[in-house]
Formats: sequence, C-alpha cells, structure tokens
Amino acid sequence: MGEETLIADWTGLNFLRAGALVGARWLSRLFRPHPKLAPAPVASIVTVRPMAMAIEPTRRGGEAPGVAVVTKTRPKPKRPNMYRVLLLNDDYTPMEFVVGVLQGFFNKTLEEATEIMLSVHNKGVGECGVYTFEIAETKVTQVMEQARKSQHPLQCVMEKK
Ligand code: TYC
Repeated sequence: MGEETLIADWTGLNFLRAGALVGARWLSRLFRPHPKLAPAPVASIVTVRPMAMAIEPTRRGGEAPGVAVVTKTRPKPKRPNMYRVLLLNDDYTPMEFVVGVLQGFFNKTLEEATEIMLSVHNKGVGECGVYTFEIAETKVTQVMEQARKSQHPLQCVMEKK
C-alpha cells in the first residue's frame, strides 16, 4: 500500500546513479558548514525530494546477485470523512423561511430549494448538502442561529456518511 518497487541493476548504469546519489549525500553531511559560521547554502548538490519519501536500497530474499530492490514510500492521501447536513420537518416553520435557508446557506436555486423543502415537508427529513466536518458544522450552526433569531423551531443536523 502506497509503495512503489523498482528493480535496480547494481552492476550497470543504475549502480553509478545510485552511487552518485549516496556519495553526494554523504559528502554534504561530512562537509556541512557549522550553522553559526556560515549562512545556509543557496543551492545544494543533493537531490531534493519530499521529506517523507525515502529511497533505500534493500537486499531482500529472492533477488539475483547484484540486484537490489529500491522501495519509495510516500504517504497515501486519505479521503476526508463526509457529513450530510439534514433539515427536519416541523409544523410551524414557514415554507418560505426554509426555502430562504436553502438558497442562502446551501446555494440552491429557488426551484431546487422548493423541491428540497417540499421533500422535507412530506417525508420528515431531507438532505441540504454533503460536506467535510468543519463545513457541515458551520452550516448547521448558521441555520440554527437564523432559525433561533426568527423564533422558528426549525432543526438542522449533520450525520456521518
Ligand atoms: N412543515 C412546514 C410547514 O408546513 C414546512 C417545513 C418544511 C418546515 C421543511 C421545516 O425543514 C422544514 N409550514
């Protein structure tokens, strides 16, 4: 998972390339100037790559002599958890208010907002949108605050997908 495996031929050109890379790293380590005496070098001979990516020659079980396996490991980006923001029906909040909420906080057109509002009205619950945690939380807070200020009992909640 998240690993790439390359076969390097240590008897051929890749040996030279890998040797040069390792050599350059060692040289730069050995001759690194004292941090208090010299400013950081503007350029370095060492290849720059993302910190989490390491290239390390590893001798494993089944390789032929002179052949090593080079594994590059990089962090696999994970998808964020997603949350549904839902509106609940009640008997008192005016339909126009709910349509306004859907247009104002969930970027719905009048037609989309009316359809969602009627679906909530008929089925009891309806989805306004799907967001990452912080955005969903913010939407719920904004809707509840708007309803509270207008003294409507409208309820807005979020649930993990
Ligand atoms: N049921 C409300 C009414 O008849 C309208 C309504 C729709 C209320 C959706 C809340 O989330 C809601 N006035």
